[in-house]
Amino acid sequence: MKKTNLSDYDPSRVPDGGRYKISIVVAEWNAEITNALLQGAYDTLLQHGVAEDNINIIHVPGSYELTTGADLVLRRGQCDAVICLGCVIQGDTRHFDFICEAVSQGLTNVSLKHEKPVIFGLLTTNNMQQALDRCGGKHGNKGVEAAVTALKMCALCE
Ligand code: RBF
Repeated sequence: MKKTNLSDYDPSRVPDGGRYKISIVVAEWNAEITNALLQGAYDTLLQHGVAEDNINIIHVPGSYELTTGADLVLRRGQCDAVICLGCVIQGDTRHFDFICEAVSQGLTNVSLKHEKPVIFGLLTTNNMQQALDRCGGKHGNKGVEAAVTALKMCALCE
């Protein structure tokens, strides 16, 4: 399989973020990884014109709580899109499967319920190295990609 850095994108194809309010919900589990994802997403939003005051960051304990966090910010009606960032690393038990399934289904439901884009920025990796490779390593930073996706979806929803 050819492995590429998917975070290389054409900035001219990203909508200007000047009009948008974006919330970022970030999980505290695997904080080394999720803080790097957060930095990537935050910097990318700023680069594309989102005002600092229009970026709202909330922390939740683990990835499982991303769904509740996204629902909370959308219920408060404060934003045009929510970026959810977390990292689940495969362990010896089945928690990985339960968490990944719950988050992917949960975020889809929240997005449809509120009719707003909810971006799935959850790393689901076999080990720590794969996670490091995707939060600013050889496979880019999935936080950057999540921010680009949020801006594209905001423009689509206008
Ligand atoms: N949360 C994560 O964000 N990433 C993980 O890799 C992760 N692994 C977990 C493994 C176990 C055995 C348990 C019990 C929880 C784990 N969590 C993880 C926390 C989970 O997302 C959630 O915060 C807690 O289950 C409380 O609802």
